[in-house]
Amino acid sequence: MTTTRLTVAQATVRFLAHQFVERDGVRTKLFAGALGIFGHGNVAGLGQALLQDELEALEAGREPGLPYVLGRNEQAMVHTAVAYARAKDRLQAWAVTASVGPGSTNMLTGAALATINRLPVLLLPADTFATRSAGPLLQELELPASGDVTVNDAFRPLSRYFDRVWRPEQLPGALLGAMRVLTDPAETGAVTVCFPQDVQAEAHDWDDDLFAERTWHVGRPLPEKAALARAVEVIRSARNPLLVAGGGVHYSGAQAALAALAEATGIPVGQSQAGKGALPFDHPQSVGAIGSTGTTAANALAREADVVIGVGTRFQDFTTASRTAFQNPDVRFVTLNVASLDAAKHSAVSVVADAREGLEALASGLDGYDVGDAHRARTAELKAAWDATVASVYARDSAGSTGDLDVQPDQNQVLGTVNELSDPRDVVVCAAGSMPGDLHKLWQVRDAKGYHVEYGYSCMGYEVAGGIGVAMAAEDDARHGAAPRDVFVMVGDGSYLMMATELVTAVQEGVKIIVVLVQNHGYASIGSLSEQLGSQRFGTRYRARTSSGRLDGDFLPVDLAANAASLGIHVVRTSTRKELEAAVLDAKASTESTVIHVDTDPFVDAPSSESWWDVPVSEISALESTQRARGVYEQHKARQRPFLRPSGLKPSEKN
Ligand SMILES: Cc1ncc(C[n+]2csc(CCOP(=O)(O)OP(=O)(O)O)c2C)c(N)n1
Ligand SMILES: [Mg+2]
Repeated sequence: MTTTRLTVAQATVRFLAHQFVERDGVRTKLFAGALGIFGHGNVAGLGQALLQDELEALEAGREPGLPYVLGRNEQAMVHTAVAYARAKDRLQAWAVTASVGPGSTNMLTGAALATINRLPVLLLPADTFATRSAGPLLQELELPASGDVTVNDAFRPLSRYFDRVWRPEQLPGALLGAMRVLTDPAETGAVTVCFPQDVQAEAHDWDDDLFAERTWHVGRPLPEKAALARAVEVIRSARNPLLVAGGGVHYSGAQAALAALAEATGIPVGQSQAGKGALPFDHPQSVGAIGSTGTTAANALAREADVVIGVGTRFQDFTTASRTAFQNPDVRFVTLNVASLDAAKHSAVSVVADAREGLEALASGLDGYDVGDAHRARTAELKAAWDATVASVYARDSAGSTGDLDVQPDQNQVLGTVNELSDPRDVVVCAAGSMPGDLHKLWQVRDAKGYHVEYGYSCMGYEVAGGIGVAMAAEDDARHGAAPRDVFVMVGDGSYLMMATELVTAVQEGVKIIVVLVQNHGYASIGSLSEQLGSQRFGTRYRARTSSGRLDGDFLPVDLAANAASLGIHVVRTSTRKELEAAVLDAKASTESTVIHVDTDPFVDAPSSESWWDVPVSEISALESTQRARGVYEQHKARQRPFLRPSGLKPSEKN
């Protein structure tokens, strides 16, 4: 056995640089690089190792093994990493390194987001000394009842794999454990390996096999025959089935298999936020978004469906309209998912398998099955009605603009302008506020990768940082011969104020993003929700406090355009629809990033989904507005379904 003497941090960097993934015969380096912010805990250990990697690469005239990117906020760096992984169908990822204490715990929100969205990221939080020689350290948590708990233990419930390298000898096991989970489609999410800062700097003789190239095969688990047969039997009995496509369709690259199944059978396809784009918007079987922020087409079909086929979806409450979307009393579920957690939901006949393999197997099992002319016609009619609704709020026709262009746009028109002036391959990025729901309903996706809304965690602040991750992934694809894509980041003023910091990182890296910053002076989304729930938009407007003691004064004199410009980015202020159109076209033509500032009216909503979202209203209240809202809430609540009946049973067999 030959060995090499390196520090734990140097060994970690060298190991990570030699990990590859392979799927369908295509092999890629797993780690695009390391994002980081240094402080005590990682500046010396991992910082030194990354510097050495960069300098050795420069000298040898090659790329660093683990290229380093300096971010501005640890949470944001995790968002960038996760967005990149999503844009790469989970076949590439980033490591993120943070200093001990607050630098590390800043990553907790990102960890939750990654795990909930089933997206891989390797978190390397620094930890306090293994030797405890200088304890308590600056930024160390001291618990009177426990000597070995550190702030990083907070990552445990948020991570799909958690480890801490107290001793150098533990490193190989920790790294291999991390890799297994990162590359497993059913297990992946945030993976956390904590590095005590003294251990990072400690030298050890490593078996050279640790640094050999390793290729992790990303599997496509096949459906079990009997499970497939059960699923086929239930679907064959369906008269008006509906398929719900989730993010798993994208990650598996199953779009063509989905289109083939939908075309052969006529089964209409609704899409969750992560699943949007699984079919292009104009595909005859695509009925667009489903659930609380769905289209009236998908939601009408959902209400009537006798069999619901979930593919690669978590069936989150927005997708099921808090379990009110499916109203047929005899509805049965068939779910196809690589993760048994998701496959088992709603008492489904479940098929645990890769989405592409599962869809292909279902298609051959369903040979000859067709939903019939009536269901095909109903799908087409509902779809055409929704398309007309979108056209009316986008307020443009195929010949160009309609309506007055010299007025301030409403939010629907902002989305319409960007949708119609962007190229089919461009990507729209969003996460929180009123825009994700509006985008889900309205946005006409023309490319499988054209829609990137983070709605597992719907985290304010994801937008700019996530947009950078998507843009870096698109740039990497372009370096490998793909056509370029522009990335449109749609961000509200509230989300912008929470985390606009990474605009600096975009400038630093020369990564091009187009940020459409929608200023409506507060939380339009939560304001409208608050009003529906009888809470009168309380505390959702960015207004000055007045002598009444309330936040009911003038708009605050914030200038977010000036704020963005101060970060070194090109900014365009727009106040009319015409100016917005010109700004979008200019930003597309430019090679640099642009922030387009646009004012809108928070009271103009998107068209209704004819759906619901369960947010409980006070059962008793001194306010008349709340009492009224409670009455409406109870009516909706009565329609909520537990989906407890085993799906394998036919209605006639129900007990
Ligand atoms: C980190 C975080 N905090 C709070 C929320 C709850 N929340 C969802 S949307 C929203 C307001 C967003 O405001 P803005 O970005 O201006 O978008 P708008 O609602 O005006 O469209 C809030 C507070 C959240 N999703 N994420
Ligand atoms: Mg706002």
